[in-house]
Amino acid sequence: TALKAEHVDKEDTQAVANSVVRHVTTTLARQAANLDDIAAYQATALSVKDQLLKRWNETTTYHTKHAPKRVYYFSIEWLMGRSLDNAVLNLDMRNTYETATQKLGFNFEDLLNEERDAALGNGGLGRLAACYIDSMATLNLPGWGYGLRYSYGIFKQLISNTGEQLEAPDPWLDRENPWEIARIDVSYPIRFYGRVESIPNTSRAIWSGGTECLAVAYDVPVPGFATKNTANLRLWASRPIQGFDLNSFNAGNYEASVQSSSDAENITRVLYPNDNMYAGKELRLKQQYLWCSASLQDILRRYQKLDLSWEQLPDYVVIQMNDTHPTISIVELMRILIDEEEVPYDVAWKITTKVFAYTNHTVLPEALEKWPLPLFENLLPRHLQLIYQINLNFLNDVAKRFPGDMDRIRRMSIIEEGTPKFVRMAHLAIVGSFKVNGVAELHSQLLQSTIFRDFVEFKGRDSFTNVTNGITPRRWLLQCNPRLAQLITDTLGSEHWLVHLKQIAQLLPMADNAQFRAAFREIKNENKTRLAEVLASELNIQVDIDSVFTCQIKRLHEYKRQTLNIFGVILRYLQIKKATPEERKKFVKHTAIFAGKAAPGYYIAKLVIRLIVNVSKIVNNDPDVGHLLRVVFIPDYSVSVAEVLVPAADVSVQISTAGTEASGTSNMKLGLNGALLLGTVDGANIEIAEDVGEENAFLFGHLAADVDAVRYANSYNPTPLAERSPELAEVFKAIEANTFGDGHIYEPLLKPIYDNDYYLVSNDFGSYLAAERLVDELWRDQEEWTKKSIRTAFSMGDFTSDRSIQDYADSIWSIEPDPVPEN
Ligand code: 26W
Repeated sequence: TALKAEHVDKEDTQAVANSVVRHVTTTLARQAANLDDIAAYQATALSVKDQLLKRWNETTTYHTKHAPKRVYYFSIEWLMGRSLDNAVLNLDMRNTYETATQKLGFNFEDLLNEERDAALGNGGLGRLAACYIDSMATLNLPGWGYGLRYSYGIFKQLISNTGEQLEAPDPWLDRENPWEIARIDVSYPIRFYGRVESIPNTSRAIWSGGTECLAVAYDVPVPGFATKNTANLRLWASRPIQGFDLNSFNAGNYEASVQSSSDAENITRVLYPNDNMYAGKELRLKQQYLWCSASLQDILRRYQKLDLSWEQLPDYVVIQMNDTHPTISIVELMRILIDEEEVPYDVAWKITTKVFAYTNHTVLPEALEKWPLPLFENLLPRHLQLIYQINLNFLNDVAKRFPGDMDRIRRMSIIEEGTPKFVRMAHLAIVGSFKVNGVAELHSQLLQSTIFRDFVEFKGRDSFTNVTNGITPRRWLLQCNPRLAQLITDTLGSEHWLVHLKQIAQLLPMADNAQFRAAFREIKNENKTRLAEVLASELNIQVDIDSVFTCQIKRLHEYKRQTLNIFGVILRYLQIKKATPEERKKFVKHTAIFAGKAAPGYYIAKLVIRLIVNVSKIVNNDPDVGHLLRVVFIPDYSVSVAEVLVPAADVSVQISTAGTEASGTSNMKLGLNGALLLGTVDGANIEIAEDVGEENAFLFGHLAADVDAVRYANSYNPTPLAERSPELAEVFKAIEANTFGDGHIYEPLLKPIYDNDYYLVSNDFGSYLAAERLVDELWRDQEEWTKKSIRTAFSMGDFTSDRSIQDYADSIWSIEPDPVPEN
C-alpha cells in the first residue's frame, strides 16, 4: 500500500469527535460537559477501538475464508506498553484524533498520559514479542499472538528513603481495559492432577479426575502500520468451572467448592517477576499448561473447520515458541492427537515436529527451566508418560548414531538423573522442534558450540539458525521521537522508511552537512530538555542538558554489570573531589542515567540499586561537583518511561560480560535514536558496531572466547584486586570508608568481586575507563560527535523487527503476506 501523509479532513474530525462524545454518554454513561482527563481518555480509546475492530473483523473474515498458513507466536510475556498513541499513528489518524479531542477541550498529550502501561512482561523477551506482533501485522503476515492475561503485571517499583527497592502490585485492570474484548464464549476446560488409565493395545490413555478450570479468551487487536491488516493477541484468563459439577455441592461442601474456585482464579493472577532466573514454582507450571492447552485447543478447533486430515496440519499451522516457557505445548499436541483424536503415536510425532520451532534467549544456566519430576508428574501425569515415550525413542536414535556413547546419552536425555530427577525443558523443546534459533549472531554461535552442541551433532546444522532481534521503528522512532521522524521524512521526501528501514541509510551523507547536523542536534537537545523537565518535576534533580547523557536502561542483573557503570561514576566523583578548581574546568560534564527493576528475590541486584541511589544522593548534593556530574536512578522503569529516555540519550551503555547477553534490544532503540554505543563485544552490539562502523562506537572489554580463562584465573589463581584494577580498589575503599552511607551494607556486592569476580568486573574496569576517556574526548568536539551520532542512527536499518519477522517468515515459518484486499 502507498503511504501518504495524513490528511486531516473537517468531516473526519467531526465524525471522530462525535464518536468520542457518543462513548462518553453511552458506554461511560457520563455527561459530555464536566469531563475529566481519565474519562476523556477512555472515550477516545473506545472510539479508536471501534476503528480497530472494523479492521480486525475484516482481517479475520478474510483469513477465515482464505485459510492461509498462519504463524502462532507463543509468549508467556507481552510487554505492550500503551496503545492509544501507537494505534492512532498506525491507523494514520493521529492528527484527526488530536484535533477532535482539542475541539472537545482536551490536550491530546494529557490524554495519552492517562493510559496505564500493559506491563505483562519483565524485559527483553516480553518487549520483543510486542515488537514482533506489530511487525507481523505491518507485513500483512497471517499471525496471532497467544499469552496470558495476568490481573497483575510486573510490580511497581518504589524506592525507599534508604535507597531500597520496594515492590507494589500493579492492578492495571482496575480502571477497565478499553483495548480488550472479552470473549466469554471462547473458553476451554483445563485439567490438572488426576490419574491416567492406559487403553490396552493402543498408545492411548484416559486422563481423568484431578481438578478442572476454564481458560477464557480476551482479544487485543494489534493494528499494522499503513495497512488494514490487524493481528490478534489472544490472552487467556483462568476462571472456575461452576454450576456443572453438582457433586462438589451436595455434601455440605459449600466452602470447599468456593475455595477451589478462587484457586482457579489464582492461576493467571500475577506475572512472575523473574528475568533470567528459573524458580520452579508449581503455579508457574500451571500457568504454562493453561496457556498452552487453551491455545492449542483454540488452534485445532480453527483447523478442524477446514475439514482436512491431521497430516496436513503443518501446512496450515506453525507455532513459534518464545523461549522454553511454552514447551509443554509439544506434549499437549501429542496428547490431544493421540488420546482424543486417535492418531497413531508415530503419525502424531511426525505432525508435531513439523509444527514447532523454538527460540532460545539465554545461555545462562540459572535461567534454563528444569522441572522437578515429582512436581511435574503430580500436576501433569499423562504428559510425563508421553515425555518418557518421546525420550525413549529419542535416546534410541541417539544410541544408533553414537553406539556405546553412554555419556552422550546422559547429557542429551530430556530427563536429568539425580534425586530428584528433572525434566529439561530446553532438551524437550529441541527434540520437538524442526528449527532452533538464537537471537544474535554470537549468541547463535555460542548455542551451537556450547549448551546445544550435542544436539547440533545429532540433528545437523540445518536445524539451527540465527535470527537477530529487532525493534519496531514505529514505536521506537515515529512515536517516541516525532521530530526526528519528521526530519527523516522531510529529507527523504517520503514516509516509506517506516516500513523499509534500510532506506534511512540514504541519509548517511547528511552527517557531513553542517545544517543537517545542527537540525539533528537541536532535536536531541529538545529531547534532553523534555527529559530534564521530567527529572526536575518528578525527582527534583537538576541536570545540565549540555552534559553527556549516558543511559543504562534494562533489568538489574549481575551479568549486565550496572556495577561497572556505577563504579566508574564513583571514580569520576573521587577524581573531581581531588581536582583543583582549575583542573575541574577540564572535566566533561556527565549525567549518568539508570533505570530498571530487580527481581524481588535477587538480593545482589537490589543492592546495586541501593548503591546507585545512595551515590546519587551524595554526588548530586556535593557543592564541589557543581554541574560536572549527576547520577539519576529513575524509579519504575517501563515502556512508557523508555519512550522518554531513549530519544534523549547520548550514550547507550551496553556492558554485559562478553557471551552473556543473548542480544539486547535497548542497544537498538538507543542507537536508532542517535546514541553512541559504549559496549562490550557481546550480543547484538557486535552486529550494531559492524553496521555503524567501529570508529563510531566505543567497544571495550574481554572477548567471549577469553572469558572462561579469565574466570578460571580469578577463582583458582586469584591476584589481589589492586593488581587486577588499582582504580577499582580505590573505588571499593571509598565505599568501605562510608562515603555513600554505611559501607558494610555493600559487602555482599563487593566480596564476590574481591574473591572470584565471575562477571569480570575488575578485569574489564581498566578498558571500560579507557573507553570512557574516548567518550569524553569526542564530546569536546560537538560537530564530530554529531557526525557519529547521525551515522549511528542511519546505520540501524537492519535492526527493525520487520527484518527479523521477514527472516522468520522466510527461513522458519514458510508463510506469505496475505493482505486484506482493499474494499
Ligand atoms: C524461567 C525464568 C526466565 C524468565 C525469563 C528465564 C528466562 C527469561 C527470559 C528468556 C530472559 C530474557 O528476557 N532474555 C532476553 O531476551 C531478549 C530478547 O531476545 C534479549 O535481547 C536479551 O539479551 C535476553 O537477556
